[in-house]
Amino acid sequence: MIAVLAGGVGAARFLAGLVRAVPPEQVTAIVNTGDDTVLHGLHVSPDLDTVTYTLAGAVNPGTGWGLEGETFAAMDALDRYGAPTWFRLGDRDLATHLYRTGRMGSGARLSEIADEVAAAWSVPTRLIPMSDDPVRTRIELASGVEVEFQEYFVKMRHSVAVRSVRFDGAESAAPAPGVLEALSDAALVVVAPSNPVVSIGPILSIAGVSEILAGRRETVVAISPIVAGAALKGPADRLLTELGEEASVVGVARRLGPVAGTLVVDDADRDLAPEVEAAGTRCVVCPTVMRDATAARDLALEVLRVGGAA
Ligand code: FO1
Repeated sequence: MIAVLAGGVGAARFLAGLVRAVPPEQVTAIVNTGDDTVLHGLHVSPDLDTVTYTLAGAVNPGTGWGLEGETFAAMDALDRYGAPTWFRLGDRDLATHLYRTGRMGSGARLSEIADEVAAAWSVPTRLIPMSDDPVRTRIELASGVEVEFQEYFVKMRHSVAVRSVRFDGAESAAPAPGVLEALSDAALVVVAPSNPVVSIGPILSIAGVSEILAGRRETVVAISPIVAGAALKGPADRLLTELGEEASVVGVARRLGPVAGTLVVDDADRDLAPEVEAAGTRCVVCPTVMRDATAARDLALEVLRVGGAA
């Protein structure tokens, strides 16, 4: 079994490639829930849904999140009431949040619901939220004001300076059933090309996760989401700089080095490989930009090879 620590769009694309390289039943994704939010009374789990929809072949290919061919009639209707509509929930996507919220109200755990949603979309890969307990990524802006993750990411379009990031609830959150077992038993653990601060950070903050990975660091392979000093998507580059790290594969290696013995970097960062190695992390150079499904599968095959799981 291959275990993958996963955030949103980048991780979903990598997972779609991985399940073309190995049987999808042999993959377990441990998914960030620090981005979860409550909107209009509904529990939204963006990263779980992004991974599920992508593996189901139903994701909006333009955005990488939400459903393809989505309509937004409910959002337009909510506008009439002056309700906040900056976070665009599509009409069919809303059904997922209604279902999840209803099941949570009946006492179901997030991980049970994730299984049900994946089964309903005929996704055979196991998708486990990092925890069934609430953990919320909170962003302290340079102004000192603290906002919830989606407010920073979507409402402010992550174009504001950040002072610090914390994962509210992480101290008391238990890993969801199966998380620690998957991380211990996997032939290889992959850290997907997700934001190391706000996508992978919350997963690593869950009790036991970092310890297990540190103990098997030589069979943990991370893929850099930073290519040539820039994030392919989102604010990973800015956040690394703002938090005092280099916005480069070297900065990623310093962040993830304690848990990942190998970092896969893009050809564009070949010159930085010696610096990554000097930081104590083996560096493998190959094309990492997943332009299409074939590129994602080729990246997955290379990761399996360098991780000794090919
Ligand atoms: N991202 C946006 O930039 N704008 C949106 O309106 C938005 C809505 C949305 C709805 C459902 C969903 O599952 C994801 C959505 N996202 C949106 C993406 C989401 O903010 C990010 O993918 C993650 O939280 C970061 O990984």
